[in-house]
Amino acid sequence: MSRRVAAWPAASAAIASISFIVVSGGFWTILTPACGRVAARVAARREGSLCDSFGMDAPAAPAVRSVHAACPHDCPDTCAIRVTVQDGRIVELRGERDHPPTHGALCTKVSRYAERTDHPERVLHPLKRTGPKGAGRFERVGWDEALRDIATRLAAIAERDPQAIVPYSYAGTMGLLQGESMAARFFNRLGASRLDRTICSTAGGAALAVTYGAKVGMHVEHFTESRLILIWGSNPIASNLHFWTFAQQAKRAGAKLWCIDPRRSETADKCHRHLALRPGTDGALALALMHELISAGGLDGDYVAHHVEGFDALRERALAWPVERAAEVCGVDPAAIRELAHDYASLRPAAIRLNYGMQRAHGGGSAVRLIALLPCLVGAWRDRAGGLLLSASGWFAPVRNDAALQRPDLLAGRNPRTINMSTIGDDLLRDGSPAFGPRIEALVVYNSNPVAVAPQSRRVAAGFAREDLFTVVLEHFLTDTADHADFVLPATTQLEHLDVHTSYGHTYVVLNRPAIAPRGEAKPNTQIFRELAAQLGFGDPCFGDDDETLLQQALRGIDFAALERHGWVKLPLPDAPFAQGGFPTPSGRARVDAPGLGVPDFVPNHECAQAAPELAARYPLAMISPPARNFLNSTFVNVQSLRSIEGEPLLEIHPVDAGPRGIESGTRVSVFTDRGDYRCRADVCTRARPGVVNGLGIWWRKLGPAGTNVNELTHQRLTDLGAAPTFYDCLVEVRPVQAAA
Ligand SMILES: Nc1nc2c(c(=O)[nH]1)N[C@H]1C(S)=C(S)[C@@H](COP(=O)(O)OP(=O)(O)OC[C@H]3O[C@@H](n4cnc5c(=O)[nH]c(N)nc54)[C@H](O)[C@@H]3O)O[C@H]1N2
Ligand SMILES: Nc1nc2c(c(=O)[nH]1)N[C@H]1C(S)=C(S)[C@@H](COP(=O)(O)OP(=O)(O)OC[C@H]3O[C@@H](n4cnc5c(=O)[nH]c(N)nc54)[C@H](O)[C@@H]3O)O[C@H]1N2
Ligand code: SF4
Ligand SMILES: [Mo]
Repeated sequence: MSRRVAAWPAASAAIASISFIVVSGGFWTILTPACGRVAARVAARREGSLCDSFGMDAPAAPAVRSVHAACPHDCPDTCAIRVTVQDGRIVELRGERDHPPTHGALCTKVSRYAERTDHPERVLHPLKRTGPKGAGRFERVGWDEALRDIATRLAAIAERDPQAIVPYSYAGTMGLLQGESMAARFFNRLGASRLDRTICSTAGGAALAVTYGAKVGMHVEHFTESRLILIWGSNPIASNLHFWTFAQQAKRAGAKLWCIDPRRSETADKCHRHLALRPGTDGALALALMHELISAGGLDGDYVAHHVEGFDALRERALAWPVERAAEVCGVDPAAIRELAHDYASLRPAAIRLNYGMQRAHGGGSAVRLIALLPCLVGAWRDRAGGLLLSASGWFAPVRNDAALQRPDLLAGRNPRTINMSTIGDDLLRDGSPAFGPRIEALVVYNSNPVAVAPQSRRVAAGFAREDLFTVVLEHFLTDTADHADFVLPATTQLEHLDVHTSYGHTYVVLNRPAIAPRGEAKPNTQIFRELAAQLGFGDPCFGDDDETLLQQALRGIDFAALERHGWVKLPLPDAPFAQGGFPTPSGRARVDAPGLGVPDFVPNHECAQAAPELAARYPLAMISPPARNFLNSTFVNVQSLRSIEGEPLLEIHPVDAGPRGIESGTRVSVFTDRGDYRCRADVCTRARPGVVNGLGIWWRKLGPAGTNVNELTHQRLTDLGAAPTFYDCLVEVRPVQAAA
């Protein structure tokens, strides 16, 4: 024992995060992290010690450790996780019991994280392309060779114009370190093109910034006390599970739940009322609700007078939207809109859980602006269980120090162009021009799978297939994107690296300590960019910062000791942040308008009968493509146990649309537009409303029938605000195909 104690200081930093457990089943032990004198006591059957994992002198028996982790995925829940490790193997992942949003539960996907980490197809060594682009044929090379070749290629391009190099990344991990820290430093120093990260949330984000001044909203825990909850453009049973637990508690306590969604989702099944509006018509619905509130005396006049800026113009706009007009646009019963307006005017506390599903259409920004004004009109913000939650990410602005992590000063006065990630298909196929800048010559992709997730994937794949494009992909797997790479570099997973997380669905910072050693030759993104920086001779000392240093730089004003101890800390925020107004806008009031924008109105879809009648005649069905419950965007599609639950790519279609087309459940169908043809199997059901089909999940193209996924059909036109993609604004036609085809 004493020898191990002597070795403790060297290991203590690494171990500081480990909290210790009593493993049931009777063979382990209890420790406290603070104890400089390790109070390890082997309880029963076997002997083991923490010190095993740190190369210290210890008995040869297995060591069980418990590590604080965070779910890295692009999910509003950002669960705090407890990982149990034995002999470098993951024994268990479970939700942290004392973290209020997680409350001890993980979703099915992430409870199987070990299956993903130890997947036999994991990329464990650097790979160099040997076949044509897209074929996924590679040979193993050493890190030295890969980094040297990549640096040589990038340096040659940068010498002509560094803007010809484009970083492409999104939220494969939402960690502040493995997301954009060393990577951003690298591309800033290089002077590469900037990337506008619009693929998910910028329409809604820009709308919240206009209306409230920032991406801020209710505390998720307070939904338990709401008496009315509008679940709007969100399917939390699939995609925001921990919010759903709170909503169910409210329901059991008597709250009324409405679901506003074109699809009769799993969540809609469990709500009292479901309003199945046409995709992209939420703005019209919000205006009609305002019309009702105004004409039936449902406003909180005092709140409006003191805390809303520009109400008169909004009033005028809303009065042009009687319920019948909106009901026509939305394709719903006017009586349902009246009932919803009545509930919203009369039930307190009244909360809205808005989610990004409803802003993936042309008018997504305007729709979010209108909906975000609703709780201001009825004074719902007065209650802590009232108001709205679309994103909580803006609450973290005071504690995040992105400039320290990302070092925009390394641009040294240069002002590179910006590429919108949602138009990468077109942009890769564009020639250089004064307006566009240089033709894209190199892409460095990390934390994203654009060939599967970006709109109009036929164009995206054609761009990635360019022989003259130099592509580097940092990945865990040979995704559709990695198949097109010149070099694939093996990245660590969340269990193998250090990180720290903020959230967009709750208000806690969550720490992630590495639980196991990197598999194979995998390296953290941070380390890969550190080594590339060294190859390119970037001398700034910031390229020498290790991950522990980055962790300290990432946040300010945070109790790091508490973070290490618990694995999470809550932001100090008021309970009911806007009970007395105080929005983070210049005037402190919620804004109807902002310079250059105008009063929000309903904006019809790019692709709908109103805006494009000729197109609608040829392609009469609107298609939405919401996420699959057992995948996380395109992540997990290659995890067999989860793919087995999802089965195969499906298109939900209503019987009135299926019948005349000769389609039954199980029929193989072609879903097509002028842009492409997606093959899948039909599910004839009333989850789809008449006139709308639901293409479920972002499958890997290579695992889908005919090498296609649903983004074969989507287009690259953008939203009215935030320059975001319009995935759910898409007209299609469907026909049966022969099994052999
Ligand atoms: N299991 C799982 N969880 C996920 C994800 C996943 O892929 N799988 N993705 C994650 C990501 S990246 C995000 S951004 C978040 C949020 O992701 P969201 O895109 O908000 O996903 P959902 O919560 O499924 O909500 C989408 C819902 O909006 C509906 N919808 C589609 N069009 C419209 C419309 O025009 N109006 C209205 N009112 N509703 C519409 C869809 O039918 C669907 O039920 O979820 C995250 N969580
Ligand atoms: N049709 C349609 N398309 C959509 C959507 C839709 O609803 N319908 N949703 C859109 C939305 S909301 C989003 S957010 C985007 C999501 O698009 P992406 O952010 O590209 O998400 P994923 O498909 O999950 O791909 C993330 C990749 O990052 C990798 N990764 C994870 N962690 C790490 C790491 O630490 N290091 C490295 N190097 N790689 C890592 C994973 O292996 C995975 O392949 O898709 C969009 N596309
Ligand atoms: S994907 Fe979401 S629900 Fe599942 S563990 Fe991660 S944060 Fe929690
Ligand atoms: Mo997203």
